[in-house]
Amino acid sequence: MISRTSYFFLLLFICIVALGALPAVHAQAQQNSQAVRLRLWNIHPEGYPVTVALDSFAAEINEQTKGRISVQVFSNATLGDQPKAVSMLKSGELDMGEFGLPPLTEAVPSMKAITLPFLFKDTAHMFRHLDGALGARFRERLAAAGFVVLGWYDGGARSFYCTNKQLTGPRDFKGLRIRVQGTEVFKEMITLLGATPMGVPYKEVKTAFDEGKIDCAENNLPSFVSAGHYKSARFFFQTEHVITPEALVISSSAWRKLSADDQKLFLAAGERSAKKMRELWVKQVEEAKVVARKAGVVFDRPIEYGAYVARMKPLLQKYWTNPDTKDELVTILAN
Ligand code: BDP
Repeated sequence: MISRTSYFFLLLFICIVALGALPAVHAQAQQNSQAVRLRLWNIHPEGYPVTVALDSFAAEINEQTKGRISVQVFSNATLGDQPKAVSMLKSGELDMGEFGLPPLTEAVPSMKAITLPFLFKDTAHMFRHLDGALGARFRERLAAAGFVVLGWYDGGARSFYCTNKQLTGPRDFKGLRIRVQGTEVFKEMITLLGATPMGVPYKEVKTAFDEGKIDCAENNLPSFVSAGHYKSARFFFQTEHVITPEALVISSSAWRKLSADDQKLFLAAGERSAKKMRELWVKQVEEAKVVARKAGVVFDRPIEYGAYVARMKPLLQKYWTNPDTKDELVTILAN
C-alpha cells in the first residue's frame, strides 16, 4: 500500500525523470526529422546476387552516414512489379530501384541497341562498353530522363526454356507461346522465330507455365532457378541470345536532394555494390545449373548461330537504319 506522501514523491520523481529526458527526446525527434529515408525496390528474393549487393549498398550508406541517410531495401517485388515500381519512382513514392533494361530503354530509346539479340560476344564485351564511353553516354541520357545510374549490374545471358518442347533449331520455335519481357525488340524477336510473344509479368511466369498459358520463357540461369521456373520447364536451350546489363538507379529528384559529398558516397557505394554483384553472379550461374541438372532439367545448345542471326535480320536492319540506335551499334560492333 503506497501512502499519499510516498505517492507524491513518486509522482515528483517521475516528473523529474521525464523532464530530464525531454531534451534527449527532442534531440532524437530533431535528428529523425533530418534523417533521410530512401526506399529501394528490387524484384529478386533473398540470397539472389542482386539482393545481396543491394543489402551491402544499403548497409554501407547507413554506416558511412551514421544513420543520417538510411536506405531500406524492399526485395521480392513486395512493392509491386517493375512497371509499378517505375511509376512509383516517377511519383516520388519510391527513391531507388534495381531495374532490367525494359524501363530504361523506354526512357532512353538509344539504349534499345543493347537489347538486340546476338550483339555482345560475352559479358566482358558488354561491360567493356558499359564501363566505358558508351555507358557514360547512357548515364547522361538516363539522368536527363529521371534515372541516375549508381552501378551497372549483370543481367546475365538469356536463353529459352520450355515445358514440353526440346528445342534443337530455329524451326522448332514455330507456333510456341513464349513469355518475354514486354519490349518491342523482344516481341519482334519472338515473332521472327515464328512463335507468339506472351507478355506475362515476371512473378506470374511460373503460374502461367503451370496453367498451360505459355509453352516457353526466356531468362538467365539464376532467375530460371530462383523464380522456380525450372520446376515446370524441363528443357533448357542455351541460346544466350541476349546478354544484358541491369542498373541500380536513384531518381533524379532524390539525387538532387543529396549534398555533393553524399552524391560522391552514393556513386562509390554503387560501384562497389556492382563489383560485388558481378562476382557473385559468376558463382550463381554455376550453382543454378547444378540445381537445375539435379532436378532433371535437360540442357541443349544450338549447333550454330548463323540460322538464328539470319532470322533476326529484319530486326537488326531496323535498328541499323534507326538514327537513335545506329551510333551505338557502330560503336559496339567496331570494338
Ligand atoms: C530477370 C531480371 C529482371 C526481369 C526478369 C524478367 O533480373 O529485371 O524483370 O528477368 O524476365 O532476370 O522479367
